[in-house]
Amino acid sequence: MSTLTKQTVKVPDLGGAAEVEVIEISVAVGDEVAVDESIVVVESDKASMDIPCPAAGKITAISVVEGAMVKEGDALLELEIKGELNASDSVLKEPVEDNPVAANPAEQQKIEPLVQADQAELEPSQADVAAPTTAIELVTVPDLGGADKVELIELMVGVGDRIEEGDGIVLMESDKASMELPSPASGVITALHVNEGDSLAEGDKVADLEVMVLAVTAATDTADAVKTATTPATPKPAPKPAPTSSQAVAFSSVNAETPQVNPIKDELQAGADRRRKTDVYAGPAVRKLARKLGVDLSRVKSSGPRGRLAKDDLHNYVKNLVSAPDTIGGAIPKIPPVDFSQFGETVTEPLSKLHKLTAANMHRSWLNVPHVTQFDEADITELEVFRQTLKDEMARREVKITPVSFLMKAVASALESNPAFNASLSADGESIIYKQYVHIGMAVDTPAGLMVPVIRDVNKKGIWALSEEIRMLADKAKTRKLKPNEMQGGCFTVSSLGGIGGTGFTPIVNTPEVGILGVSKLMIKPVFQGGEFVPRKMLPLSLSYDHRAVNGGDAGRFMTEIVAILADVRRLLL
Ligand code: CAO
Repeated sequence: MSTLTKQTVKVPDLGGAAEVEVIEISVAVGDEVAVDESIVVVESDKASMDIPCPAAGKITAISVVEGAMVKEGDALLELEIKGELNASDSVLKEPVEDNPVAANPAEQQKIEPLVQADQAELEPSQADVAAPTTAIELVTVPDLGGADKVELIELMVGVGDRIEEGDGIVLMESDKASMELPSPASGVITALHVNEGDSLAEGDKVADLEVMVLAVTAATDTADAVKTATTPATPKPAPKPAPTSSQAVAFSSVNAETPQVNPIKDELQAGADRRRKTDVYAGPAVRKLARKLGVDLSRVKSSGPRGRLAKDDLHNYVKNLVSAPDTIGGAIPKIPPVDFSQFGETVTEPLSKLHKLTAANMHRSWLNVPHVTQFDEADITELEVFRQTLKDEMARREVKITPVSFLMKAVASALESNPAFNASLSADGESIIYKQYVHIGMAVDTPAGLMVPVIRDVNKKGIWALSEEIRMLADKAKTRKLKPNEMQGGCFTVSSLGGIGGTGFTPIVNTPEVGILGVSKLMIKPVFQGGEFVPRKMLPLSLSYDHRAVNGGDAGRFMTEIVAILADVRRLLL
């Protein structure tokens, strides 16, 4: 009578890695899994590994989440196994590394039991498993089903690759069909005897495969019962095709007119209704590349036999995405060219270098930065009164003070007390860099295009010095005399269209800065004060910011501070 055994599947020996990250959980609760089927994929800083299921059964619980760090012995999931365990099921399956650093037989000796079954459920003889050893198995070209010669068109593995039984080793093609040579056992490729383009005949050497050999020592002391690790002591419930080197390889007709008996395809077909990541037919190298590129393999179409995904399929998928046509959800649709001359007379002029550079910067920022724009109005009535009192002095000093000078000071002060705005995200998005200096860029409208000279240490300068510098840099920009270093190092940008007009606009963040203040033309507006409407000079402000670096609360505080300073510039003294 068959019994149900609950077992905890644990993280096996990680071959030296103290901790690894769970990057993929390939199964779900309720899934029926076959022995050796990948259940979890983990990644250390050196390699990624598939953890195979040690026994066939049903997943009843999952103890980890993607992204979790785990170490040897940590519980991964609960497995309900029908019937009784056999010796091989009680052995920890070594994780299958996509890119093992070295196939170290000594390491293989460290294999520990992965499945911790309730001891009461185990027969005493089933717990006795001796240390494994390894043997080299030569993989040769099998019976070619009538073809004399075939061409090797793809080497699917490299020396050092750890592969599973049934994984493709090479892809061969005759003039009628393509065929894959599946690995007869799980193991490590220690040598390859062929190259792509080789012409191969039956019996030719293909690869050396190092397989694990287990000496199973039952309680009855039948020490001579030596089995390979891939050969279970009792038949497994869902065996994978395990052709030996003398068996015919599975052929897939190029024109696919004749349906072929193909165990791998059948297995995939059977699982097609269970939409899981394991439905994808791909080797460890392709899976690793997919993870690197962030590609969901279930979306990639195979061009190879039996739906097996090759690296080229992945590259083509990414290439198509990047150069996608004008489809929703694809890459950015291109604006189709238009012959405007059909509608009237036109003049075509080449874009200046500056214009092209500005366009590229704007586009990059627009695409990369999640922009939010916040609006407010500053009451600058008193500021304007104060500015008027300076008219004579301005004439005497020959320095013009406009609202822009006060804006610069207000922004510098707000940057000092709101560091979130005086920062940049690192290019890799892993950190944020807070600047301990306050350099502010000033957008200048010039005949050649937009230029942004940078005023250094605005927080340390007085209004007169600042006004002089604003004028000097604006003149230099307009006469194209700015030096490169005068346009570098900005922490934040002020873009004032106040002298031109408009009630408001949404400026684009000048990356890698995280904020930009747009200033529009002041308007006299009725403001309710002391029980009546009074005319006040209101300055429209629009603050755009990079919502990856700055949150709404930061922006609200930053803007409120600027508005408060502009309403009463004595605050700059505080
Ligand atoms: N509301 C009303 N009037 C304003 C004002 C405002 N917000 N800001 C400035 N003014 C007034 C000034 O006081 C000045 O008036 P007076 O001549 O009577 O004193 C007049 O507008 C013109 O000022 P200005 O433009 O010469 O000087 P500025 O200090 O205001 O600005 C600069 C300097 C360099 C910012 C400006 O010349 C400029 O180039 N602005 C355009 C910026 C731009 O293109 N931004 C868009 C970038 S994205 O494409």
